[in-house]
Amino acid sequence: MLKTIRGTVLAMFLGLAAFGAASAPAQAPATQTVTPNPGTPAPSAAAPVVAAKPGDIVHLAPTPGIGMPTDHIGLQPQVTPIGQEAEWFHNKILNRMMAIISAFVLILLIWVMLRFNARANPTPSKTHHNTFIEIIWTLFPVLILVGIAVPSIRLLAHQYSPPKADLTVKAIGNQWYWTYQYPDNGDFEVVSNMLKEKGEATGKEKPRTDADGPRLLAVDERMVVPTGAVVKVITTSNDVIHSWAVPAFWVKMDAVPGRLNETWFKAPDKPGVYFGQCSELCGARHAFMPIAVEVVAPAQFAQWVAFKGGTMPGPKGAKTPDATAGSPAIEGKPASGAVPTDTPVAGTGAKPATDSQPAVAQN
Ligand SMILES: [Cu+2]
Repeated sequence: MLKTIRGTVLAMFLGLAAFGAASAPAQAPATQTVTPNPGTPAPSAAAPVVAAKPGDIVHLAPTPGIGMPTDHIGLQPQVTPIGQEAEWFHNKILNRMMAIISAFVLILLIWVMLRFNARANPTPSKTHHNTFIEIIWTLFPVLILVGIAVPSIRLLAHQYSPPKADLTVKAIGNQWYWTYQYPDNGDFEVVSNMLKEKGEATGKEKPRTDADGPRLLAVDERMVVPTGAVVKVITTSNDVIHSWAVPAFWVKMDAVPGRLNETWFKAPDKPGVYFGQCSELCGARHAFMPIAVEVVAPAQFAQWVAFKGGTMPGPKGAKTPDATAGSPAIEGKPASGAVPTDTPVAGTGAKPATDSQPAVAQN
């Protein structure tokens, strides 16, 4: 009797499992077919600017392995001075120290297990308290930490003492795309949406090509900056917390609604394209709001700015507006409400970031 009940239960269980296994593959494609058309479409992706007609802006194709994830273990190749300093600190100091300490502890453990197990050492020593060895094992880690602290604090100091900015860009996070405002250049704005793959782009949407960048990283409108420029990036958000991050620049800064955060990078001296992603979980399409920064020669930057309807600040060689100062760094926009210098950002967060606000240094 019991046997039959057990048999029936087992048969039911196996049957259910088989049903589950059979139905699972049938369901999987259904969920996959949803993904090509997910979420809310971001507002009007501007027309693609990849060399449509003569005189148009020609965008750079990225270099494989630079400014994007690689197959290697480790950091992306760093292209800014801060990034290179951090890369050196990580690879040459931290990793080596970690390997040495791990090996040392492992050797000690193996030695203790072999030498002092009950069989090898039947009458254990009753020794305790050895002042000399206690001083050693206190002092030695302290010296290691001090040794790490010196390059670590030096790196922090370099990160937090930016040189005078040549250009300010405001990166605004939105669910789920980025907008970039150029307050030094007539305050124009570009909307940056991820490019969809070939089979997924609908209507007038331009599908991604390899010239745009890798899958899930390529965007229709890149943030463009001139070579060698010190770029101040002010981050904020229109909805939830995002984070603007470009690994090859060693830059990551939260974009918080109702607040202006600030970071900076020195653009490489050679043109190139560098990719990043939103790095703060911000909702369903968090993984689909990549960041692409294109570094171009200053002449091409000016061309791009003009193409976008912006202006360059003053004639060549003229004093560029001091974007590092706490006052508004908005050129050619004098009467946007005569904002006092220390105006805090509207804390309510209703629509905090769409107006060009003073570049208030926050941290
Ligand atoms: Cu985000």
